[in-house]
Amino acid sequence: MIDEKQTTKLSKFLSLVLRHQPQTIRIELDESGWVSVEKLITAMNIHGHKIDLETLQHVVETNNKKRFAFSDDMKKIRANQGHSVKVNLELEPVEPPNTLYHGTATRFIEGIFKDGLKKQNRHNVHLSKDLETASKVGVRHGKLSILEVFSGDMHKDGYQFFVSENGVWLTEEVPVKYLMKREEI
Ligand code: HQG
Repeated sequence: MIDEKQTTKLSKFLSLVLRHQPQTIRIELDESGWVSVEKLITAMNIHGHKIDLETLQHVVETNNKKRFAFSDDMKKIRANQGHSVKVNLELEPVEPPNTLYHGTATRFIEGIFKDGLKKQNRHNVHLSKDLETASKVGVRHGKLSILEVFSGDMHKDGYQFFVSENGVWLTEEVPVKYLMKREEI
């Protein structure tokens, strides 16, 4: 079985091809983001990323954020969220908790309080249900700031929310009036 370092490397490569650049290994995602497991394995091996079915299952199962999912029949695989390529994840709108959190870099705060939270390159704005997760997302970008999102109010005002299979909350945008910066992290 492969070690943790190799698992992380393969997981990062899977994020690249299943979320952003499938063309890197000449695969195509279907409109819901799925690709055949067999095609993925073949394409990865052709392009020098050695992997077999057992290893792929290991990467999916051990992924700390459950970033990937197999279809029920195990024939297809996709990323659960985080895409920049156009996909329809076919999620049903759901009622969010009253408050959700967004971790970001302090240097983005000014822009966010000018334009609201925007989805940037991704498909949706990504929100977290707890502070710990939001912190991890935020520090990736620099000095951490955490925003509270009044998701309950947004929902009452007609904004739609979705939750990905791995528990990430998604919405189209968050206007400034539903945002508050937390003074304590
Ligand atoms: C910021 C990871 C200035 C926004 C995470 C964020 C997540 C603005 C950055 C998922 C802005 C975009 C997504 C505005 C938004 N002005 N900055 N008006 N509006 N921003 O990486 O939410 O680990 O696309 O605050 O865990 O950080 O890869 O989004 O800092 O779930 O599985 O623009 O990706 O998942 O950054 O992360 P990103 P994110 P994985």
